Amino acid sequence: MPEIKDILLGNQRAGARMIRLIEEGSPKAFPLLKQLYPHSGNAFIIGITGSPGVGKSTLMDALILEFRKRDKRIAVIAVDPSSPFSGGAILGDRLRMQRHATDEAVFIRSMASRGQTGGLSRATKDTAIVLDAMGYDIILIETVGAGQGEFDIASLAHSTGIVSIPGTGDGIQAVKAGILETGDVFIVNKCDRPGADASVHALTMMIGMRNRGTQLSNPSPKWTPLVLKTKALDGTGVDELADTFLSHFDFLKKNSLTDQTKRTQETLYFKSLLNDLTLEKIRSFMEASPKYDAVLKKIQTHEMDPISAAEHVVNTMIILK
Ligand SMILES: Nc1nc2c(ncn2[C@@H]2O[C@H](COP(=O)(O)OP(=O)(O)OP(=O)(O)O)[C@@H](O)[C@H]2O)c(=O)[nH]1
Ligand SMILES: [Mg+2]
Repeated sequence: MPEIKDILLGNQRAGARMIRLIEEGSPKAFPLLKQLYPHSGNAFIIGITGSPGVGKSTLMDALILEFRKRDKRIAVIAVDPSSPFSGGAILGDRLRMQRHATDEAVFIRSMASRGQTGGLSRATKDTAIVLDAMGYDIILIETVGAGQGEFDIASLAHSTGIVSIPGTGDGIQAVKAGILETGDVFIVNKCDRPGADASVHALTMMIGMRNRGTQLSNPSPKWTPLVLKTKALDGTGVDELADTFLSHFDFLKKNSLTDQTKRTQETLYFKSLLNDLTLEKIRSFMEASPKYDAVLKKIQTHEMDPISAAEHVVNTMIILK
């Protein structure tokens, strides 16, 4: 069992053990998380999202270097890009960021942690709480695309960087996917390829239009998203990207927007916990009933189809008024 005091001291072994409990869904995680929670809320959480292969991991690797130059302690969560079975991708991320492995101020975790609806699962949020309590200044989270779940990256992060590459009509796709609203920094990576300036131009135009629309309806100070070009492979433009993220964080703090984010996040976290705990409680109540066993037998002997069986259990055991 990891010791709270070790986690709070930033001990990476203790942190890793705690995160493993979270990933396993262990009941031991909750009491520890409760103690860690009051020590969280200081880290700057950055989400890096974009289609598969646009260079998110390479970019994060370069960002780690830039943030280290600025003396920041960094934690990275790479959320398994495609499926829980793609061990290759996880290994790839580990290897790519290997050069930071011996740096005590850098902590990298890969997790298979996407929820059923494509959003992040609660485990990602729980892990962010642990890393925050461990004292990391910045938490970088890599995910593919934008999901529909409770913990969409934009609702977990303070700042969301959307990565695209030249010549893929990403601007239009961004509008379609509705991610234009959630981006704080737009990154056109692989700018060594042709068409980078055209992509920057298209994105800048679209952001301009988006902002004119929201400025009228919302008078509170508004961050104007920036579009930056990078070549993650050799770190070109990543210096400016790191500064942009940090100035966005300053902007949020100056305008008390971090408090607002925190309130929204706490509500979402609470609701997601409520969902999970309610489901758990009802299910264990149902499973303890002899009626459940009887129905289960009928499914196994093909006397009843699973759909009717599930409906029957729910309808006869939950009495809603
Ligand atoms: N030409 C060029 N290639 C790049 C650049 N950045 C990354 N790449 C290459 O793009 C490929 C994908 O990079 P990753 O960093 O794995 O991309 P990713 O978005 O993390 O991919 P997934 O995690 O699978 O979604 C690798 O072969 C990188 O070497 C760049 O700036 N220019
Ligand atoms: Mg990746």
